[in-house]
Amino acid sequence: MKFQKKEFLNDVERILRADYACDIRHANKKELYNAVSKAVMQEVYPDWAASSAVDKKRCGYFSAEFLMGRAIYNNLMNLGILDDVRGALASVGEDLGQFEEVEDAALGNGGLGRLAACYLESAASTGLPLDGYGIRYRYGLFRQLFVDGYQKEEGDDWLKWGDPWSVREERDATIVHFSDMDILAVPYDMPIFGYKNGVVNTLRLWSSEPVRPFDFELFDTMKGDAKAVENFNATKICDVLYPNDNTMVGKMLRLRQQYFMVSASLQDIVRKYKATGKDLRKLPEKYCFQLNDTHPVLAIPELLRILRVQGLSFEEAFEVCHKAFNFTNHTIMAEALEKWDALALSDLLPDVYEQIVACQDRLSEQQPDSSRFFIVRDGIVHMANLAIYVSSKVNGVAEIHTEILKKETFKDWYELFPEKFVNITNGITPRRWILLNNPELAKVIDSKIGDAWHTDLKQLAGLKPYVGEILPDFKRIKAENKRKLAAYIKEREGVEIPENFIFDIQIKRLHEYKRQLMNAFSILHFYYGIKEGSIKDFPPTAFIFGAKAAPGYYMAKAVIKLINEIAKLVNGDAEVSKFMRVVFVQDYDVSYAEKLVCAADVSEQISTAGMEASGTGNMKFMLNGTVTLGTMDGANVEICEEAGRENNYIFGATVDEVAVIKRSYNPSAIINSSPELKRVTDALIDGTFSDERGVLKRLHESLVSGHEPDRYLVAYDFADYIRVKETLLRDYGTDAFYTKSLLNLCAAGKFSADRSVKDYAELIWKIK
Ligand code: 26W
Repeated sequence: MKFQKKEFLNDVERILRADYACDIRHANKKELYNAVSKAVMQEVYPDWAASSAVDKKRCGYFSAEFLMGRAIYNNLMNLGILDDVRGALASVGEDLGQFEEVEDAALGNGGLGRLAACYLESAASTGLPLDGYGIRYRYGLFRQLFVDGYQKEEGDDWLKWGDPWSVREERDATIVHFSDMDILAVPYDMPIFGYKNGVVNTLRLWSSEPVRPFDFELFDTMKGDAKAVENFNATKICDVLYPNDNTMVGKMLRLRQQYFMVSASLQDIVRKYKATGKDLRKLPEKYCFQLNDTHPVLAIPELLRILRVQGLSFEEAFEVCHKAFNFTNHTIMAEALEKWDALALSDLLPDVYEQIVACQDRLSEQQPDSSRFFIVRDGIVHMANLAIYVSSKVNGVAEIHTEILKKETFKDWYELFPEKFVNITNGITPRRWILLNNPELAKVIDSKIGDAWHTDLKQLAGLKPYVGEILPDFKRIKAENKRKLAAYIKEREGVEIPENFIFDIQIKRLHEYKRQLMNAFSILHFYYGIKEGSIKDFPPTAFIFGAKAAPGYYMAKAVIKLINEIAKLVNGDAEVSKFMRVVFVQDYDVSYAEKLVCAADVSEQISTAGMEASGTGNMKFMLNGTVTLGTMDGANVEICEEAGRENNYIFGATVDEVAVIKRSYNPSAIINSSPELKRVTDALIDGTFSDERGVLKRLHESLVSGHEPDRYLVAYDFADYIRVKETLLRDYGTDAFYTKSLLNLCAAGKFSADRSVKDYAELIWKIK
């Protein structure tokens, strides 16, 4: 994008006058943020219109979550005007950095939502016509704070800063029909800028509104009852993002959200397609749809319904859906596979349910063995099965994950449709995850291999011969990033972290399978060792956590409390705190992640093997030059393939071993025969920590009693984890260690989301 400072400042000034009746000198942060953003937005329209108008097949990425993070810096960077805008603002005494206070758009929970955001950016940057479709939640993922060490949630009012990067497209508003009410869906379009290439794709987020303003007449005649209030309550559908990650809660409002978004999107797309006068049977020549997990799978029966209303036979409509839809699975956790009560679904969406039943009938005819192949069974609708049956392609998100899908989770389906199953290993966008968050390191790389790697990440391999040469720069930049992070943590969390400490970081959603608990036990183990002298010369380390727990996830919240208690114990101990610090940062989000991944010395990726579908945080650390301390799980396996296992720190049971161990697992026996493990687990119940609500006691119980004690093999992997972790920490600081870190960066090429979206485009979408 061309940039002219004078014009730009004039535009900002004009917008400030029109919208806020003030000028630059009197504008507050929010006003300036909106004016600056809008001054840019008004310039992008021609490119945006041109990109939408290209006559190519497009793919719609249907997702209940898009975890976009903060838009302004990324947009300015991709438009190639980040430094220009910084300079222009500086010339009038304003600092571009002040917009760090602007709220993230946190319309997603974690991995799946952030992946969607990375894919949109990468598709635009590689010139692929991919558009996102989702929900414009009024409140995104809750804001987290700690009170007495316990997580508290608050509403995330992300729109309080305004939404200058979206355009409300009222002309495309459409009505979504439920059995009990009609709702108006109004789209807000967000431009997705390709990296310095003039491409602008679209993220279309639907907002729910009452079809009519509040109907007082109806309200009167019905004595304040039902319909009028319900119609008014339409806005509620998009009120809030469900904060569960990996656990299904069968709430009707969530079902409404899912149908709302896919119905609005498909009506919109079909209407536009029909306007071209083409035959609906040929829709898949112009559009295909990627279903981001099961959340948008109602799109399948909804498109069937729409096509049948348009006069297609069921078989014709089925054929269209088969060609148009593809399905990505992001987790094998049984509790995450979406299922809906058939009665409830048919009550709310009778015409849609009818199409689901028609799919089931078609399946029964082809595959009478209903113990293996079913969509509706015992009054339950299995969304993943519906998706697999109809879709052209089904993919997992890392090699190991796709193998598990084929061999276990969807074994029967794989036998029936082997050609449907493909792997597409996840990726991350290198623009946000190194150029933006670690510009100094990027510059050093540029100075050695040029800048083509910005859009062709495999070229990082060309940095290998220079690793020795850039080691001093790498150390300096890492140290500087650590210093900045420490200052930020001091300000936000009030915890002091000496800059010379090793930064050992685990950031991701809180879940038992991710085993933050095992990390916590290791810290406690080191604490006792240092205190008693059995561990000597412990390399000073800061153990840093960031994670949100689903508000209803008891055990996850108990782990947060435990880690906060450990932090209090350790940081408050004059002796031990010379060697270690512990901090659980509050309200971990995309913007926090940007600061954390470039300052890490250790990337903790320690899930029980077989449980983490891929992980993408692991890739972000790697790209910023960090070794992985991890299990052979998800994309860690491929990280080792690319960067060398010897350059990472791998421990623990493998997937195959996990299966065997689980047959006769007795965690108590392991705990009782290991004094180290016994000690740290006992700390949960022996009064070491304050536990006024008994949550730590329950944590302890989850390890030693109940139906499936220590389900995630914390006790089993503990000894190996400690051993490898201590080795890592003692390796730290040598040139050999920094070389390992940098070799990981050099090998990160595979994990560019550019590669992922190209794989999707070639293997699945067939778009160019
Ligand atoms: C129905 C509740 C629910 C909500 C979210 C179920 C499942 C989910 C997601 C599928 C959970 C998720 O984000 N999975 C993560 O997806 C990432 C992107 O593919 C992977 O890298 C992570 O390993 C996986 O946990």
